[in-house]
Amino acid sequence: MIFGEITERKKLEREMREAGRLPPGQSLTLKWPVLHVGSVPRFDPAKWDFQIKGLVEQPVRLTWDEFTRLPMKEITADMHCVTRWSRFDVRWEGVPFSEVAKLVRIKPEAKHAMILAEQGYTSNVPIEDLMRPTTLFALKHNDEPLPADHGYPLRLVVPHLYAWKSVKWVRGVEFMAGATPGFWEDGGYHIYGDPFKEQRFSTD
Ligand SMILES: Nc1nc2c(c(=O)[nH]1)N[C@H]1C(S)=C(S)[C@@H](COP(=O)(O)O)O[C@H]1N2
Ligand SMILES: [Mo]
Repeated sequence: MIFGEITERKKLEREMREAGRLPPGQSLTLKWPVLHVGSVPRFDPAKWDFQIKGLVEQPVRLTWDEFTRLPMKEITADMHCVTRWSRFDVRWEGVPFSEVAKLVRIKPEAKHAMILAEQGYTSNVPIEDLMRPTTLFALKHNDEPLPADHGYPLRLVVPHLYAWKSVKWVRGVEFMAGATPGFWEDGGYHIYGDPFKEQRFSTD
């Protein structure tokens, strides 16, 4: 039984490596590890809001009801954590970042954004990466609402960067000119975090 699972995992891992989908130094997991600092916040739809601020003509605040009426779509993507696990073919459904960006006029000097979450967790991402069609604010994972410890009610998904940038329990975005480091970037992780270039630490 256990041997069967190990063989299956190794087989899939080899397939992903051969397909060029397993970044260097990563191994495939069939589970969904839970990784975060702090505790799992409680969601109160009456108090929850989403702030769009920083280098925009006019800041915007959305209620939960307003956010859930934005256009949504589905993507299938891989997930790579800097602690060396990768998950494959994950289905997410949510609001593309580009739809959220349409709600404001971003000032021309803005090139980066800080993604803001509960309990002060943050991560910086270039606007160009956020505007990719695969970057979205997910409400669902494999057709179910996000589990509480995976970011319910809302998390960012940036599949092409290490998963510390896929901010759980997200509450807003702040546009900024330069790449101000977020929580882990400030703690020694790479400012950009491309898993295929193994950009784990600021020294990489
Ligand atoms: N708000 C918040 N989001 C977070 C984190 C965190 O500590 N707080 N950890 C990040 C890290 S390091 C990873 S690998 C992924 C893990 O997502 P998962 O727990 O759903 O697997 O969430 C990211 N998003
Ligand atoms: Mo991570």
